[in-house]
Amino acid sequence: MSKKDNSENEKSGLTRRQFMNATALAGLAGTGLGAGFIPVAQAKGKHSKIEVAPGELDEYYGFWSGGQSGEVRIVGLPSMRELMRIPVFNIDSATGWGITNESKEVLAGGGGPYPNGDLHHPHMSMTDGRYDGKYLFVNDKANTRVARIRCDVMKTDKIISVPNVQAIHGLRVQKVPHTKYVFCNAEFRIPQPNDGRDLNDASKYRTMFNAIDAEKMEVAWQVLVDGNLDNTDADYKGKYACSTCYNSEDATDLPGMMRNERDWAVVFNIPLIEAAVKAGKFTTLGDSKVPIIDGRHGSKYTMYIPVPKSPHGLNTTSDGKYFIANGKLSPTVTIIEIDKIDDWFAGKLKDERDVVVGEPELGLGPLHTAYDGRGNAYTTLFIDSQIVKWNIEDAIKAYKGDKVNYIRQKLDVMYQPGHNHTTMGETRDADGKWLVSLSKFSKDRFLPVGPLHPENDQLIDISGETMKLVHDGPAFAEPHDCMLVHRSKIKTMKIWKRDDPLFASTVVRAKKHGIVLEKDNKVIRKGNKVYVYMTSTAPTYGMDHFTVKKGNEVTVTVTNLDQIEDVTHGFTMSNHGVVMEISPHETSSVTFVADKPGVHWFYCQWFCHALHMEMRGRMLVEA
Ligand code: CUK
Ligand code: CUA
Repeated sequence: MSKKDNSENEKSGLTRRQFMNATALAGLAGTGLGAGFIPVAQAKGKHSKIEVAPGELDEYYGFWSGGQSGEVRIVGLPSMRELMRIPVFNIDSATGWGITNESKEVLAGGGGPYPNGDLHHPHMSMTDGRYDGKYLFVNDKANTRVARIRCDVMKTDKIISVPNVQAIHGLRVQKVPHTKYVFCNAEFRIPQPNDGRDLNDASKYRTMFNAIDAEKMEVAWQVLVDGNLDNTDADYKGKYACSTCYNSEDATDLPGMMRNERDWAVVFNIPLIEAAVKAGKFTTLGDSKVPIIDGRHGSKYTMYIPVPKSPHGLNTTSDGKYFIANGKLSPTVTIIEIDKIDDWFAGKLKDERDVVVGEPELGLGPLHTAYDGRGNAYTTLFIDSQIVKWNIEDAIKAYKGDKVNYIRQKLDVMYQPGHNHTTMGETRDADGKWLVSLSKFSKDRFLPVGPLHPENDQLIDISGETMKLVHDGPAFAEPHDCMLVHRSKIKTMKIWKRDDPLFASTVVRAKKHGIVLEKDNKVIRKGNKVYVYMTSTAPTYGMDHFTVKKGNEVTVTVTNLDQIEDVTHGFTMSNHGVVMEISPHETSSVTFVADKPGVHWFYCQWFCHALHMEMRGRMLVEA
């Protein structure tokens, strides 16, 4: 047993896990699964080295969603050390994200400023089905946004809000030929237009599949669908994206949504949709100019494949052959052969189910599946709290009637795993070294910290014949998903380039004021507005005080002249809620109202020098 059991179960002599397994097996008796069940095994075979000694670097970057904290976290693998946080949909007290002018400009693109976000899915741009290290794309379910993170500086550079829909959830990138589009599902169904009419007429509620132009960060087109979209993934041909879709009943309440035995995996035919957009065969909604294609059941742009009800994760196998839809309420996953989708669109197949080549029973609550590049799949079982390793080709043989056992191993993990992810597993380069399982509960795994518990991210070695759990790591609210990239794919800058687009508008403003940011320390007054320009070189600012009048709107712009790696300065203005990061060769600015007469010290909040505490100055506010 891989975890501590709570005392009540210990007293009854039956752990929760034994109880769960007993009931699960009873429920599955006669399905053929019981016979093939391999009990939790001792790890066998050769395994990878987990220890990363002080001074050694990790082999992989992990990009973790911060869930409802709205940020992305960079975690080294296999050490599971948190390396950095990238604020995206949140406000960050360390870097001033959401407070500085430059970050507010990015956030304004998303229709903000919203103080919160709910980030589920970080995914890296690809070229020819391989990570290209350029961008990460992430969703905000809470405020219907999509953001892009530049991987050279690991900062968010664009945020957009997606019109006509509500709650962007599943998000993945086009893999081939390159990430031209970011595909994302809007989950909730709303009246269209959602302007106060049809409030209670559920028959008018709809949602859409969205394709975002990855370079321009604009919505390229939307596809109207039936049901509620959940997760999505793209193929390795550049032809299809596939989304899981629940609520084929089009209901607004839970019993209604549960009525049908089957929901869908919906396939979007990208060349056909692009052709329709080009030919002008679309509609628009309200003020939005985004082309909308009608892809509801029966349309020629989409294919609705019936799968057991309320499917959740959708994961393309790393060999590019299959889409796999995870059953959630069904103990199965559905294997869809992508070449057969070609046949269906060509009119060679009558029944949508003819593209299904396997539907293995895996256990209770399959949510997400990852791949090792050796023909095996790893599926999280939310209810069984296990990862099941199974063989894809054997599962296909079993569906044809062969007596083969496709289950390779079931491994106990922490309670209620959601996503799992293998190293490079969503690309052609799946290397089968590590698997991360993201559990929703940590229960008694860590020191108690009050009623709110951390989640538990577990590292599993999958390089050997059997899976082996090697690390537990607590995580704060709530990593739905992560992705694991070999470090060779990522090249970051050590200091900023002076012409970086992230502070380009500040450079333009300074120029208008006749300022040379790299040397000037000056105050420019324009009516009620005061612009303070200063440089910073450890341990001093280029200005030790400046004077304004009560009520002035003050914009402080700091340019960090230090070019030594890691000498980041800060600027914090006492009692004004003002903070910013200024890394080497960066320019940052912040605007606030000086509404309190008196002396206000500003200081560097980023430890930069032996005299860091002395790195400060005064704002004198005249009454
Ligand atoms: S979802 Cu959370 S466990 Cu938003 Cu990717 Cu599946
Ligand atoms: Cu500059 Cu601390």
